[in-house]
Amino acid sequence: MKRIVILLSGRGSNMQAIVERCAEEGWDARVVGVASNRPGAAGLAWAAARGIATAALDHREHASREAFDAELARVIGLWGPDLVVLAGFMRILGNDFVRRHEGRLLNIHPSLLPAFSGLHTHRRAIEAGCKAAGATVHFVTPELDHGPIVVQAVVPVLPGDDEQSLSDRVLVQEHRIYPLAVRWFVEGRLRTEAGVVTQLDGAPQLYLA
Ligand code: NHR
Ligand code: GAR
Repeated sequence: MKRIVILLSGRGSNMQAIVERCAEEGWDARVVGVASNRPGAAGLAWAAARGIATAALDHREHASREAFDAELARVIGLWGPDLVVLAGFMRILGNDFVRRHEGRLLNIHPSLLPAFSGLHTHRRAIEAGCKAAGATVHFVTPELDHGPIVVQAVVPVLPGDDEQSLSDRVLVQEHRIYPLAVRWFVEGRLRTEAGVVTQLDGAPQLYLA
């Protein structure tokens, strides 16, 4: 039974998608804990209501990024995770945290990486006149949004789109590809070689809306 820990900062819809697909599809895995840097995150309340252990660590109450990271690593370490999943987690993690969890740390980023790493991806894609947008699940490395790509989903950018309409369209795809990627990890179906991730069954690693 693989132990999954989820880190989030807000709503938690990606966490919900993972928890629900894990139960529906009977993965040999369990979400054992959910932690947030924002004590008021809606995702924490949802997890607690489902009987999942939660932890709230306000990053503003820590003296430095390193101190926050160390406390986060300590707290989630108590849950003994095999996999740590960033799902709308909004704090950049330092080298020590990433190295400690490397190879078992996933993120979903709301753009077609390597385009638009960082924040405000949908607004930037619209302003750049992109005709496609999407989401990327990747392994986390110390360099922000640059780790090996597990799976991507592409959606059209339509005339008249604003940040909200585009992010709604992308989110539907996030809920499709993130549970898939987590399931592949749990089942040992991913290999990374020279920074490139292969799905060992040959399952598509690109989804088109
Ligand atoms: N940490 C590392 N080392 N590498 C990655 O790839 C990471 C990461 C931590 C989070 C998620 C990421 C995203 O998918 C993620 C990937 C936060 C910021 C950010 O600028 C950027 C990217 C991501 C998450 N955060 C500000 C900070 O100062 C705070 C912003 C806020 O609180 O609203 O940490 O996009
Ligand atoms: C998702 O769109 C996720 O891709 C994005 O935030 C949203 C969280 O939604 N992540 C980032 O922007 C990371 N910087 P959720 O809380 O409902 O899963």
